[in-house]
Amino acid sequence: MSCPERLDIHKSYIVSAILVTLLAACTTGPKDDKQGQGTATHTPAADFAVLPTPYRTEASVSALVRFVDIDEGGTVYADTNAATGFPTASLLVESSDSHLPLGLEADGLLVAIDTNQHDATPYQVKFEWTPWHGNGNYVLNLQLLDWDNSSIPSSQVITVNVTGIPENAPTVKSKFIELYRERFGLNLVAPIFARFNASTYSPDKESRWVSTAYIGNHLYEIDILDNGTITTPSYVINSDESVGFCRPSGTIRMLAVVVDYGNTGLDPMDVEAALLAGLEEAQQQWANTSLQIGLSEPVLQVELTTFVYGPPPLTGRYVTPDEIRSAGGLDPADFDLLVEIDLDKNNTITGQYEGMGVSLGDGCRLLGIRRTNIAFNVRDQKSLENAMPGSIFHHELIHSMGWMHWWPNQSGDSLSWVNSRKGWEPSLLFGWRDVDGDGVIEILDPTPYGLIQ
Ligand SMILES: [Ca+2]
Ligand SMILES: [Ca+2]
Ligand SMILES: [Zn+2]
Repeated sequence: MSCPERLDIHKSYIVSAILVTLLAACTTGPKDDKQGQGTATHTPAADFAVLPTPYRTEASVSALVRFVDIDEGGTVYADTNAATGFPTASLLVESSDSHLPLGLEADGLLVAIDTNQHDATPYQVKFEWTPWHGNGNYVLNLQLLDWDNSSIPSSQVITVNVTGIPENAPTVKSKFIELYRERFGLNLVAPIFARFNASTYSPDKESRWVSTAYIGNHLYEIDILDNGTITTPSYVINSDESVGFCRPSGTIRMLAVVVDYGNTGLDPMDVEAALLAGLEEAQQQWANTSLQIGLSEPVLQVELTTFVYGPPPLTGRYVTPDEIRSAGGLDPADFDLLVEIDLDKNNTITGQYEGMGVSLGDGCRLLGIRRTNIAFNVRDQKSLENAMPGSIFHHELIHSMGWMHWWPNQSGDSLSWVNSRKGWEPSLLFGWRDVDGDGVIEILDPTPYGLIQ
């Protein structure tokens, strides 16, 4: 099965001397695009409730998937994973479709996935998964995941009782609470977390639990990899202190500069129309998401200014803010992000990063832009219309707000995974959810994630 609509000419990188982990994250392999990062997780407030959604209640047309070794009301005996210290359990499952991915959701979190191709049907696979909130009941939803229709073609839902986890074993949430305290000195009651399930679609190979926290002018991230490795990077946001990111809320003022190498036959004036179309689609998506979470105005907006610069000042590097100022009278201090779009069949500059699109970080500085933050190379009409808008307003823009390829899409459940075909919107890990239960989404919450000051 081919992965749907991969932007395969598009590759992105975040490059900076400081953010070496980002460099490593974004320079892996040829699959660096936003599609198909199998993944997931929902995030729970104090206690997570499974919300019924229509796709879960519809009866399957025909049962193509089933649990093999457990029935409704059955008992699951959990063990402890030696590497992570988390509880772990295994379940044998079966699918009668050899091509579509198979996922296991546990209380709203996609906790395991199988994207391998199988020769015969039905095939059986053993899912290892983490009963992430300890002993007790879990609604398990075994699902066939259909990339093409954004639907769940078949599923079996059962409720099981998990037992055997020692009293003192950490839950995923308690482990993150402990790590925020230990590593960052932060006292969070309700951290957001999610699961990344590595798959044949994902450029990153290590499955993990991931948590993010946007607090003040910092973004904190904690990853607990299945091999036991714990990483705790942190970055500045909306700050001049060092190379950092933009907060994923409010209005981002974007300056898009078009540089024409004169070898594509394209009209640089056409770039603006394509950008506006892409922006309109993205704004609509952010508006819809915002409505769904009860906001009266969009959580995120982009204010776009487009400037056709002309031929490159010097080949081999991006245009500088000073050159833009001299050429167009625009003041770089008025913008949060500088996007350069090169019309160049040879992909001279962005090609150094081995792709068509790149996110270089360092946006949203208080003193304004000091260098290119996002770039995209347009080769032909097709890349102008199809690849560029999605790259700039989705993949690279969300990188500029801190997104890593292993942050799950939307709420991180299996439907979010399926919906990732349309573009990644890491709304959960961006804090576009109220997880501490005070009615304010975390990115706008003065006491985010139940922060105790
Ligand atoms: Ca809140
Ligand atoms: Ca709060
Ligand atoms: Zn990327």
